[in-house]
Amino acid sequence: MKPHDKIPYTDLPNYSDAERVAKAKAAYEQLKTRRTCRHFSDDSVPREAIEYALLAGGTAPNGANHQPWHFAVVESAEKKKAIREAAEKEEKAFYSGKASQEWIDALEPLGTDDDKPYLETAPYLIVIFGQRKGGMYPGEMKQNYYVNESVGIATGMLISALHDAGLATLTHTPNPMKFLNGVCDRPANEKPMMVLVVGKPADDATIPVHATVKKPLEEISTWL
Ligand code: IYR
Repeated sequence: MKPHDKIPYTDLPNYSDAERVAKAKAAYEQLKTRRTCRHFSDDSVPREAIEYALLAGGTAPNGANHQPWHFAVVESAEKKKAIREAAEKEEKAFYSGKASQEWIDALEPLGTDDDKPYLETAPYLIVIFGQRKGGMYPGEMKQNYYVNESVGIATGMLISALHDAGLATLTHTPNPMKFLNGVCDRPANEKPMMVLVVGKPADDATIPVHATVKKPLEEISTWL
């Protein structure tokens, strides 16, 4: 079999209309229980659960199937500490002058600040890189396409898979985040895009009510 050959696509179940509605509704009911969590327990999580979630993320649609992502999974206490220290330094600058007042006001109901203990507490930090160059096969240095879109979709699918496994996540975006290349030992042509904090929520974890307000269907969709 060569890459240009075609194989039948028969993987999708042939649900009835009622089953499709029920399935989509169940997916919504499941996904709407996902919350961005800012209080993590230091409980361990099986590495295999992370591995399968990464494989799920890696199935995302992407530009030319070059799969322009790399997931650096940080579990070492020293590396987590290094990430926390660098991120907090930048967040301090962000919260004490770099960010516009409008941005600070928008974050106020979330209660975020420059203190990021979860970067050390949570068992895993998945640092997500977009590869500007790469291609499909090891050693290639081809142009990659739609890197932001591809990595965004893969990250969404990764978050969904982790959520399905009953794991809490936090999408953390230190600004700027170039320091992550150094800590994670990744080449300069890779662009760090996000730190995904993964673990179990702390027993006393809370979420801001602000984050529970979701736009209704009429607002997020038009049907033409
Ligand atoms: N990166 C900062 C600020 C921040 C920005 C947005 I937009 C958020 O939705 C949440 C936080 C921080 O992590 O605190």
